[in-house]
Amino acid sequence: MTTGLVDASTIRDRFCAALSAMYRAEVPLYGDLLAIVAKVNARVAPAGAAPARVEIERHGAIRVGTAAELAMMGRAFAVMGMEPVGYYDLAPAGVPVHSTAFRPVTEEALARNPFRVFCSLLRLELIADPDLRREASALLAARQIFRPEVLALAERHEAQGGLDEADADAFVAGLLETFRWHEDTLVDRVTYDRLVASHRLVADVVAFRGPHINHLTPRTLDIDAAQAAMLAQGLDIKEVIEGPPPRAIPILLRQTSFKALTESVRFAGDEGAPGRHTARFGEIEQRGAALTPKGRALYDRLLAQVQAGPADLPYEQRLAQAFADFPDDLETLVERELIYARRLTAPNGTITLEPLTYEDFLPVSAAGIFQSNLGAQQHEAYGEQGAQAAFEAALGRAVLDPFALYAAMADRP
Ligand code: OOG
Ligand code: NI
Repeated sequence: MTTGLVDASTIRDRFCAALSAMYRAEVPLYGDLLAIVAKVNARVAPAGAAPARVEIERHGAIRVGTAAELAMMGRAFAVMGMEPVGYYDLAPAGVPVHSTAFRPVTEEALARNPFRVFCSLLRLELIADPDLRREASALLAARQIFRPEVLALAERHEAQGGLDEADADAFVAGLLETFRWHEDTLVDRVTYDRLVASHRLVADVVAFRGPHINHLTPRTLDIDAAQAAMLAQGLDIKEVIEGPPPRAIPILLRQTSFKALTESVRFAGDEGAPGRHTARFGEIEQRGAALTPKGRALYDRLLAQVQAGPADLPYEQRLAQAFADFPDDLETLVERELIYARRLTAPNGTITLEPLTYEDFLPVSAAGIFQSNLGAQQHEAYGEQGAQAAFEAALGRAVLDPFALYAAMADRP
């Protein structure tokens, strides 16, 4: 690397901090949530006992409208050492998008700041009404979600393999604008209502000047305690925690979210009363061990069992029953090749097993999160199949395979 260039992890770290500050000013609820999570984490893991990264660890979510927007987003994330990992098809859940997660992929970068962004691309072809589809497409084609300096600096980064201090700062400030909330919409009230009628998510993407950050999620070390603290404080959090049940050895991801906020919007050409938009929400998550393909297959099978199970039993009980079949001690999990782990040798020679943290998302949970925030009207499943090849063509590159990344970081069994 040329000297004088800022390391990609430093740019990512600065961007994540800037985004967090901006979102906190936009959505005060996010500040409350950070305070609760920090308190719970301090109680669960006294100073020094938790990985340093947990304090700053966040994931965000955005939704873009066109192939060009997705491709440019990929180039912007690359400046921050974030690569597209995995393909998520949300159509079966009745959400007209497909997605990837931009995140760091090396051990060192993950330890510095594992900031990840779940990035969804609207599938215009799933809008049934051809007139509305054409209008949406024209609106998206006419907007420019990136500042000119962001395009220029991404190009410079590609040409010289990095950015110097001044350029890195300009890049962070410029890219932040893409994630900012805009109260004024690109469309009038009638068009907004038609977009909402086709799908709330279509309106959230097409009606606005940019892909405002939808939520920014801190990591808690005990989601049950954090959820209880939030309920005790009277916060409007969802009852159900998505993902696996509580366990001695946590696996994958457990998440819960708030109902969507109602935000005021000003429709184009409308001097009257402001309108209302609901899309953004609060969310917290707890991360556990990354599962191998074998572990993931077992997880998927048990979760399907829960969903098909007797509806007269409470959900938590069905979940706990089904997951009794998922081993819950470290040795068995590693021995049966259900999780990825590393062997650490202490200075005194003792060897301990350390599970690799799951760095990705869960399509079933993502669908649950999307749906719980789309309000009462839920859309039925789209018949369409996933379209990974089309997604990758839009992005301009293939997404990385998460299992291959974990396997490369884990010890061979
Ligand atoms: C993304 C939903 C997925 C998660 O945590 O699973 C997600 C979105 O709402 O755009 O963020
Ligand atoms: Ni999320």
